[in-house]
Amino acid sequence: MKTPRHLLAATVLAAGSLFLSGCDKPAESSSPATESTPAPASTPAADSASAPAANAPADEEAVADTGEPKVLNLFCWSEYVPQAVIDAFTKQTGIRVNVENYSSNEEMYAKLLSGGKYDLIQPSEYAVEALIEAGQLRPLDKSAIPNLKNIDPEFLDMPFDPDNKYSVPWMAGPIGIVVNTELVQDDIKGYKDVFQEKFRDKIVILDDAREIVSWAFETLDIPINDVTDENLAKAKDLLAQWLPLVKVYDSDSPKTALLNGDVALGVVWNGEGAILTAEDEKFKWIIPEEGTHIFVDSLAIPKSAEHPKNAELFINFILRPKISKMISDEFPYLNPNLAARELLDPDALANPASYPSKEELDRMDTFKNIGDKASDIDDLVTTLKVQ
Ligand code: SPD
Repeated sequence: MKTPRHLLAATVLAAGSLFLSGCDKPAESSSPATESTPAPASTPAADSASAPAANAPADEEAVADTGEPKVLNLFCWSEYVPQAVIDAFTKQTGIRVNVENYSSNEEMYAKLLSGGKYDLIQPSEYAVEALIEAGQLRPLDKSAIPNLKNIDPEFLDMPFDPDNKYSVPWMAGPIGIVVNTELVQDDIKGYKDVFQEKFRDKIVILDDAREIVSWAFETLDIPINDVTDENLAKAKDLLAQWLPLVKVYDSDSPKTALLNGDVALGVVWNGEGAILTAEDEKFKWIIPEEGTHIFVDSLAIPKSAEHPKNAELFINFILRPKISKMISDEFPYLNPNLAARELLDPDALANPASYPSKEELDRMDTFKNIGDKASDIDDLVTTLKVQ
């Protein structure tokens, strides 16, 4: 990742800044789970063990009873947490998991700050930074998360959360271009090749204002976190040309429009690109030559969580190598869990969308919290989308 950590760390500290436009807006109320009727688990480990069994393999370690009602309210990105992982957690702990999905950090932040009752959220790096600054996260009890040792040190102690006081990495990756080479014969190298008149109505992109503006910034050689009025005006001119060409905006499953043949190329999350290229060799993954960034999505516990111990139990559970492998098998993002990576199929590890080269990673920056400039980004993209 591009910027040395000691330099990035300085950017974390601007206290009191606002996050994203969404926090000003009325958000629909969340649907907190009731906790009166915990789901019975078929064979909850909590019944039989309150401490790890001696010599238990890492993936079969016993699970302690947290003493909390057996409910966990998980608020996470769509297509990111396999149902099989949730079922395995419930089976082992007796804890029922209520899942609510979101499609952007901005949506998550707005719902959380408007009173949503969540025990565990899945913010990206800049959202972790904003939530820490807003005092919205609860410090983790690291003694409850021994499997943190499985995480690649490169993904620990990152500038948005030094010492991982509040967050544990989930998955990571860049944004990139996917091309259906049966429909597009051009040599697509970057954003400027995607957003051409000849591809009008053949393009899918993420429905994410921060992402979209960053692609314009990269094309204009503007640092992705240098969000000034002047730079936004420059981006606006470019995006006014690009966005009318887009057929589909989809952050949940942009692969679908490509698989259906509804579009011929797109700009998508790396995990979506990895699924497409593994599914059919006609799909090609391209890191945009203008540049891209790497996101690091984490698990974190809101200050308002009602079941924080259950949340820590879940965090430790998904850090088990075999469980983490299950996540990678279904959603092939860059897995920061080194112990899990050892279990992955060589083909999965060789997928360039999931695992960029060191040279590519070295060129990637990360998003920072940009405070109330985020609302300017949101306004800009919203306006251009309806043109
Ligand atoms: N379907 C899961 C997609 C998660 C993508 N990470 C978010 C990065 C935001 N910049």
